[in-house]
Amino acid sequence: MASKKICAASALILSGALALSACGGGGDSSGGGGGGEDGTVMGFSQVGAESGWRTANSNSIQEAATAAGIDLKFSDAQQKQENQIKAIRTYIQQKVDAIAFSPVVETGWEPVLQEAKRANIPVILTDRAVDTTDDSLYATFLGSDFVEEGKKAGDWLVQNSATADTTGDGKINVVELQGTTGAAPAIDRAEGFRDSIASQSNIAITASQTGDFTRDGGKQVMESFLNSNRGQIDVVFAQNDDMGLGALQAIEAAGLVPGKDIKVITVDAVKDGMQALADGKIDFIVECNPLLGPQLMDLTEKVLNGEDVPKRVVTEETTFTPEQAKSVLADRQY
Ligand code: GZL
Repeated sequence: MASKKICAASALILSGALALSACGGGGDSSGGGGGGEDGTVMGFSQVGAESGWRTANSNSIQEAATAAGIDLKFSDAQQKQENQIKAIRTYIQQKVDAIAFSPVVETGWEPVLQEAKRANIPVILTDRAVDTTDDSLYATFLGSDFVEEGKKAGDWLVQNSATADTTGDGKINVVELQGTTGAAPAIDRAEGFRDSIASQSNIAITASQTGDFTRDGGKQVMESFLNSNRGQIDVVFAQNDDMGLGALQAIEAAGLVPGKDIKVITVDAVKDGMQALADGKIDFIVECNPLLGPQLMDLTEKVLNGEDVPKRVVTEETTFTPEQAKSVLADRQY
């Protein structure tokens, strides 16, 4: 790896891409640095293809790798941790220059990350975090602040509580569609939302269940909530647009009007969600930016060049009301 760093360091003097491609052919084989003939090789393990957000995220990563001249080995884990671990082990055997992945859940990663560390292959976390006390196991973590996203959702509800009591009983009963059990966004969005509404005695979460971040999951869980709590639901907090869109199907199938009979808050701001927001079926969306590809490739090249990078890089994102959605919908990239 040392020769890779020396070689890469020389890249900072020469033009980066040209020098890196020179390094790529004969990179030090002791641990990482086995880059392809044309330069840096990255192994990426993706969660799956469960949502519009994930599709946009995968597209961003693949397009950015092409633009950066990085040879990307990409695998879809179909939302199974064992598939991600297998993919990472394969990348280690292939002696890629760098490994990046979005951990489907927070725990269970230390053994395979230790293996990557022993193989001298830097690991970059994107999108979701891992639960470890040993932060030497990854070079940096690029992704959203999910606790803040949950707080933004709760803050909107608190600020709009006057119109959120749709059942008119003086209380605001919230049902929550949680993301994948054990996933950082599910855990942290739930925490942020609860922190925000904690001081409001008239707001309560009366039901919470995972919809696994999928549209069908959100529909099925919302159907069960409507069957058991009909007439007592004022608000749905869906931890992503896809589950929220599934919930809309269930709400309308029950003869209720979303945005009127039940307020809907979601997270992501993908095009389908933003369209429903513009149509008044969703009331508020907290953005979660999936376009991490360019920053990921930039961070990777900095790490391979031996440059210092921040341990945590938080992506910038905003929130949308129906009026704001109408004004930006045409220009949305995802
Ligand atoms: C958030 C990402 C979540 C999205 C979902 O960064 O991990 O996973 O909010 C996706 O849409 O399935």
